[in-house]
Parts: sequence; structure tokens; C-alpha cells
Amino acid sequence: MSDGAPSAPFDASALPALRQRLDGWARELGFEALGVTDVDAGPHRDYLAQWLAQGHHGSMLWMERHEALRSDPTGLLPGTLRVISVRMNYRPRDDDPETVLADPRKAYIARYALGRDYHKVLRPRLARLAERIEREAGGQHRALTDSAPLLEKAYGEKAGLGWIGKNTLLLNREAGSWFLLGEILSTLPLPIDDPSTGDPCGTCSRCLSACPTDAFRGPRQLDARRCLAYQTIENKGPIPEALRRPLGNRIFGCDDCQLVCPFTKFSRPTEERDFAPRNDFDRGELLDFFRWDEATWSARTAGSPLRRPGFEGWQRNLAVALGNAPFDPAIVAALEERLETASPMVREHLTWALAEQAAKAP
Ligand code: B12
Repeated sequence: MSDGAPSAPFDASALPALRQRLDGWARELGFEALGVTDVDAGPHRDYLAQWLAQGHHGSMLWMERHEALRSDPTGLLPGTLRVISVRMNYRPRDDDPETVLADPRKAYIARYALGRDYHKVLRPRLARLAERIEREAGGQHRALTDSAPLLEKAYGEKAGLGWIGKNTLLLNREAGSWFLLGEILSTLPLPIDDPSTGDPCGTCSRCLSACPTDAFRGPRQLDARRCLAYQTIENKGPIPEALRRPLGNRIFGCDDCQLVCPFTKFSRPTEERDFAPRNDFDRGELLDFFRWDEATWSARTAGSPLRRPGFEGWQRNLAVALGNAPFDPAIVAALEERLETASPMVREHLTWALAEQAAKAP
């Protein structure tokens, strides 16, 4: 793996055979597919610039900070010639998200966050794959998933893993969009795979109209500031009042633009134990989660993506969802009880929720 030492010499004539073996190696590590492409991000550099210029990234300043790097992997690993892109399904078996989403007393948590943090699942396996390539063929490599600044979907599309749908996610005929992406940067001039072409979305725009907060400015143009995944995960401040009722019971992330997608029916459940739901995160009660104190929250979310908004964000999101639930004296009591100890930001959401409950009282 890249440690700055000069890259080991390689035998170019061996690379086509190596390319053939990469698919099997990737499957052994739990990836459903692998593709290889070059470092040219094409029009995506401009799409990113437009998106940033429109402020659609909100408070995700880290998207601004590394703008150039996102479409130039040689900045992440000097001498990079290829991006090796992989995908891993994450939907658990027997998953029933629509039923949970339809029950205002239950907590809806995005399906990618039910089990172990995917960074902890994908990265070590990508590193093992990179080590194996280097042992077999030399060169230098760097493994990354979501962590490092790279336009993962753009490279995934160019590597033939699928097409970017109108909901801006990478879609595939065998998996819908229910998969996560990871990459290995390589200094080896590996054979390049054919990019995905065409637009299987066609005239369908169910995702655009299904978005509960109308976050899409057009096909493939998401204003993240209006996206409930951004509001419940990335935004560390108050949730805009106009987005609180549409949030419903979605306390972490949002899958609506995936659930309505016709290609979702092709998605296959994962056998990956690390992605199996923990602590009833796939169908828990709002009140049960809300009653957790910080120590319990900390213990139950160890190694989970649910850590990202912090305990304050967890409480804020649950307060809004409880405000959206049908009137229930038990909810009112739980909200009032938390007023004492809550931070000013959370207290404002608790007060909002109590007013929503009061407005529904018989
Ligand atoms: C920032 C970010 C977010 C933000 C913003 C989302 C966004 N669309 O940008 C928020 C917090 C909202 C978010 C939400 C989610 N995310 Co996210 N996110 C990222 C991250 C870190 C960067 C994405 C990025 O580069 N955005 C920049 C903008 C400009 O890109 P874009 O909106 O995707 O637009 C592109 C396309 O539209 C494209 N394009 C193609 N044709 C055309 C045509 C025109 C005219 C235009 C304008 C553009 C265009 O150009 C743009 C640039 O490539 C990536 C990881 C990575 N490093 O890539 C994960 C990633 C995209 N997220 C992921 C996931 C799973 C999610 C959620 C499903 C989680 C959830 N359930 O809550 C939601 C889905 C929301 C959605 N519909 O996108 C996965 C997606 C896997 C897949 N199958 O595609 C990724 C790849 C992480 C991973 N390693 O697996 N995410």
C-alpha cells in the first residue's frame, strides 16, 4: 500500500490476466461487482462546481474544501492511472421499510445505517484487495470509501457499475441503488472496462416527485439543504421548521427516493452479517429510542453510522418525529421531562413538538 516508497516494477503484459482475476478476488471479499476506469471525471467536475456555486452543499464545507481533488485522484495518490470501483449490497433480509415508514409511532432509520458503519466494513477489505494486487503485480495503491474526497458515483458509472439515476444515486439493474461504493486507486495501467451508457430512467421521475421535501431541483440535481438525509445526519443545527412536518418519523437519513424506484425490485438482500440490523434499528418505537440517556445511546450506537449527528442530533431528530406522531399523553410526558436537561437547540425542538402534540389533543 502506498507509503511513498518508489512503486514496485510491474509486468504490463500480465495486467490483462490480472484484470480477469480481480472480479473473483472482489467477490471473495463480499463485493458484488468491480470495474476499472481511468482518472478522467469528464463533465462531473463542472457539475460539482455548479452544485457548490448554488450552495446546494449547505454546511458540508468539506465538500468545498477538497473540490479539485474530487475529480483528480492523482492528488490522493501521485501516479494514479486507474480507479478500481466496487459495490456492496446493504439491504438486510426480511426488510420491511414501507411498513415502518407508514407507522408514525415507529422510528424510520435509513437502511444503510441499521448495522455496522460501512466504512469499517468496506475499507479493511479494500485494503486487503489492494495488498493482493500489489503482491501479484506491483504498483502502488490506495483504498478508500466515502472517506477521501472522490466523486465515487461518477467513477462508479464510468467503471461500468451502473448509471447515475435522477435521484443522483448510482443505480444498477441487479441491485437498484441499495449498495455502497468503494475504490482502490492504482498506478498500474490496468485494462479499462466499458462505462455504463444510456439512461434506463427514461421518462420515469417517481423519485423526484416522491421526495417528501421537494429537494430535487431537476433530474440529477439535489439541493442537499432540503434533503432529510442532510437535515438528520449532516446538519448540526436546528432543522428548518418548514421541513419538520415532512420529516415524519425519519430520524436518521431518508430512503424515499430509493423506495419508489422501479429498479428497487431487483435489489437483493445482503448476506453480510455486519449489515444486519442492531438494537431494533429496523423497526423500533420512537419513544423507546427517545428514552435512552446519553450513556445508553453511546453504548447502543458504538460502531454505527448513527453516531454521526451526535446525541444532540439524535434527540433533535426524535423530538421532531414525536411532534409528528398522533397525540399521546406518554409522548407529551416524555417531551416535557427532557426539557430540563436538553441543550437550547434541542429544547427548541422539544417545545415545537409539544405544540404539535397540543394541537392534536382531543
Ligand atoms: C455529500 C454526500 C451526501 C449528501 C448530498 C447528496 C448528493 N447527491 O450530493 C447527503 C447527506 C444529502 C447524502 C445523502 C445520501 N447518501 Co450520500 N454521499 C455524499 C458523498 C460524500 C459525496 C456526494 C457528492 O459528490 N455530491 C456532489 C454532487 C454535485 O453530486 P450529486 O448530487 O451526486 O450530482 C452528481 C450527478 O447528478 C451527476 N450528474 C450526472 N448527470 C448529470 C446531469 C446534470 C444536468 C447534472 C447537473 C448532474 C449530473 O453529476 C454530479 C456529480 O457527479 C458520497 C461519497 C462520495 N465521496 O462520492 C456519498 C454517497 C453518494 N451517499 C450514499 C448514500 C447511500 C446516501 C443515502 C442513500 C443515505 C440515506 N439513505 O440517507 C442518501 C441519498 C440521498 C440522494 N438522493 O443523494 C452512497 C450512494 C451509493 C449509490 N448507490 O449511489 C455514497 C456513494 C457513499 C458510499 N461510499 O457508498 N449524501
